[in-house]
Amino acid sequence: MSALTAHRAASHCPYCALQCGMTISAEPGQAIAVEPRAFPTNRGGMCQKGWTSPAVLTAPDRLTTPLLRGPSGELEPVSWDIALDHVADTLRRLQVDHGRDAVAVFGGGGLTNEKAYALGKFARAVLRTSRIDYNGRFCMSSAAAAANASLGLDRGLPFPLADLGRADAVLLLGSNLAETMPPAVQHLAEVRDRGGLVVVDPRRSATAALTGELTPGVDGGGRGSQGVHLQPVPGTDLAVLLGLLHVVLMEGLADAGYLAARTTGLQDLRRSVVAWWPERVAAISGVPANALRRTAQLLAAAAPSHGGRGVYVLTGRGVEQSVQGTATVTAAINLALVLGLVGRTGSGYGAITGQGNGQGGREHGQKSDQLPGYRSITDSTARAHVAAVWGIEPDDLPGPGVPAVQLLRELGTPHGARALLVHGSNLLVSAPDATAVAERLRSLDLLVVCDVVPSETARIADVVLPVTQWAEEEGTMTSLEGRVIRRRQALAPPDGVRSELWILAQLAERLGSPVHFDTEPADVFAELARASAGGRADYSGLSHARLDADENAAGPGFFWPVPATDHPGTPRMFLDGFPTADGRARLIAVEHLGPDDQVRSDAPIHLVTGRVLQHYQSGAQTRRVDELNAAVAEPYVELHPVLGFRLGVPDGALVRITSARGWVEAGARWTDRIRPDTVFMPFHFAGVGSVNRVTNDATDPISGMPEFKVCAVELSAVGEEAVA
Ligand SMILES: Nc1nc2c(c(=O)[nH]1)N[C@H]1C(S)=C(S)[C@@H](COP(=O)(O)OP(=O)(O)OC[C@H]3O[C@@H](n4cnc5c(=O)[nH]c(N)nc54)[C@H](O)[C@@H]3O)O[C@H]1N2
Ligand SMILES: Nc1nc2c(c(=O)[nH]1)N[C@H]1C(S)=C(S)[C@@H](COP(=O)(O)OP(=O)(O)OC[C@H]3O[C@@H](n4cnc5c(=O)[nH]c(N)nc54)[C@H](O)[C@@H]3O)O[C@H]1N2
Ligand code: SF4
Ligand SMILES: [Mo]
Repeated sequence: MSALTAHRAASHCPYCALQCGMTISAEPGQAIAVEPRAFPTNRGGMCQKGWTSPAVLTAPDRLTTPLLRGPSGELEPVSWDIALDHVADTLRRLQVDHGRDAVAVFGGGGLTNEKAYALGKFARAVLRTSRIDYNGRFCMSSAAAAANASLGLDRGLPFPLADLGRADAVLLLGSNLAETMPPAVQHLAEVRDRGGLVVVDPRRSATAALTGELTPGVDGGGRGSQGVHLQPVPGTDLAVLLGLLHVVLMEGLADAGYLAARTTGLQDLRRSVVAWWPERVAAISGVPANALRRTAQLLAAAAPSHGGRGVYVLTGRGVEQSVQGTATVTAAINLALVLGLVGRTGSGYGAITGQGNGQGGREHGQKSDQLPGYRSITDSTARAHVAAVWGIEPDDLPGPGVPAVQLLRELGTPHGARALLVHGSNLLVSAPDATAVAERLRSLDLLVVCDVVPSETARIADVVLPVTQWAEEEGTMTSLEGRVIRRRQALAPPDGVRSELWILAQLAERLGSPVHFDTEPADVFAELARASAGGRADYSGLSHARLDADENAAGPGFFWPVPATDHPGTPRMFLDGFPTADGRARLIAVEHLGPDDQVRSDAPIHLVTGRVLQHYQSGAQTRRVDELNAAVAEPYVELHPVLGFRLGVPDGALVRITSARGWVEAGARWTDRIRPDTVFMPFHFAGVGSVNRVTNDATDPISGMPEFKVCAVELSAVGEEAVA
């Protein structure tokens, strides 16, 4: 049990991007406890994962000593010196023999800003490898690519979450907030009261159910007292959006004044949606034409140009994790622009960031093409600035690397890295086509995993390094609103565990690097702030001390950019213009093509994947919490009774799902909350029920994001012939 250093600390939940404010109590001799505190995103609420989060701190199999795979083939405890010497020696040898890109780094959106920054600096300035990417590629990359292209900047939500309460309508595309960020549902209360919640999801998810009454089945949704649920064929959201754009533009519902003053590209956009009349969209998506017209009218009536209070268009992973994710988000932004919503108080477009520090993770240099401050690694001014902060020459910085899926696919091949350092991801469970990923990881000369628990990926590593987590270290996180907040230490880490800042500094030293690495989070933040100065995500006005002292008007924390120590931060963006060359937003025409893996005679059913309330991501943390396991112990397959009858798969039966990549088995759960042509599985589990054994690793051509959400499968009761 950990020695205690503090009794109470105001901090934030270790899991998702809502970053619920919580107070941690660590009284001597008592179990560590957490309780929610008032904070603008959670308003005193917390979900079951937050309440039970202390259990991971004292997990019975918590890693507390470095492990090295010995001659017996087993992972064996070794000293820190032996582990770090082995890692440094092997990395050096591989780089000498095969070049700098022989070593790759895989980061995570759960790391603090300080750790994410240090990891990017270690890759670029010490290893000088171009091969760094992170799990945010799986999570945020399509929305980021679309926002950057259309609006000139990506900050997840470019407005405080609480602003949703001002609007008459909210369009939620592929987000199940009620399970993925339960306290956030409070912010939808007013919109529901006004009948303006529109949810687009092939399932009648807990969030879709918030819209009120709905005719079950595939009729594409119905009008409830609190909103509309559109239930499209998976992977057809882009067609739905083109249909909504068609109605808004052809029926004269657009905000002409706003379009003229603040956007470019209207003529091309108009031409591109002319042919997407609602009846054609209905044939593709299954969403009835009248539901599309009604939805477009509802949204337009709520827009400021029609005298409404405002509309927010929000996207989640349901529409982003697709080969046309960037195009789909682009269409969602187009819709927000033609309705005159973006850069106006009370309206807007935003993407709902997922991981605890999904925002900071992509702002401080873990992404293959980015340097700290959300700078481009190909921009010579940016390179010069960051190189000066790191004390190296700009030419010493590598160029852009490759996105996560490509990086993983090439591991151990002649084009790819031969060693991989993993910080904050459990790839064996969470990467697409995970069986192939496991094969690539096993082919490496060296796999090093830093983790707090023996995750599935750690168990196949050559070296495992135990690290501090969450309540055991100081740091900062950047929430889904772009709000930089403090994570505070409440207790001492277990003996034997080290911080990643220390590990990276030790490795840099052993590799003979002259580049300096601070190990105190406040010092690392100070350097990060300097490195970000003048970048898009400018944190240069912030420090741990300023964050600690803060209780400013917009609530605790500061919304970036914060370019000076007396700058109040930027809660709402784009109010005075867009950070594009001409200050206008760009309407960009896009076309609907559909998923990569289309249903066909030997794979006639759509498989969609996602989350349940009680488990987090790969489950490495939440599968170690008794209360959460008791609630959802194992994977399952949601299917409609009509499909169950047709295929001879009774409720509760074991079913096998087969795709072009492989198969997975789990128990059937009948529900009328899903389309009869579609099945759903959560991805939080390992073993034969691990759904990423069947998902598709095809990627979006612009963002590199894999198509986790939709693939084509066959379904059968185990031990029986499938009746197709
Ligand atoms: N409980 C819990 N909460 C979490 C997490 C977790 O693992 N567990 N993870 C966090 C992270 S990192 C993230 S990224 C967020 C994700 O948060 P969300 O985006 O809300 O989560 P998902 O469940 O992945 O997907 C949302 C919905 O997309 C739907 N969907 C699937 N295919 C399609 C499609 O083709 N079109 C449309 N319109 N919808 C589709 C699914 O049915 C699902 O209800 O959650 C965060 N919060
Ligand atoms: N089929 C399907 N697959 C998906 C998705 C989906 O919707 N469907 N969603 C995708 C998305 S959006 C995401 S974000 C990914 C997430 O999936 P992963 O990248 O696997 O994320 P986690 O499960 O959060 O893994 C985090 C790991 O880091 C460890 N950890 C926690 N804190 C620290 C720390 O401070 N340092 C270090 N070094 N380790 C730490 C945890 O114990 C855990 O093992 O999954 C993706 N995979
Ligand atoms: S998991 Fe997310 S919603 Fe749940 S308590 Fe933590 S931060 Fe809040
Ligand atoms: Mo995510």
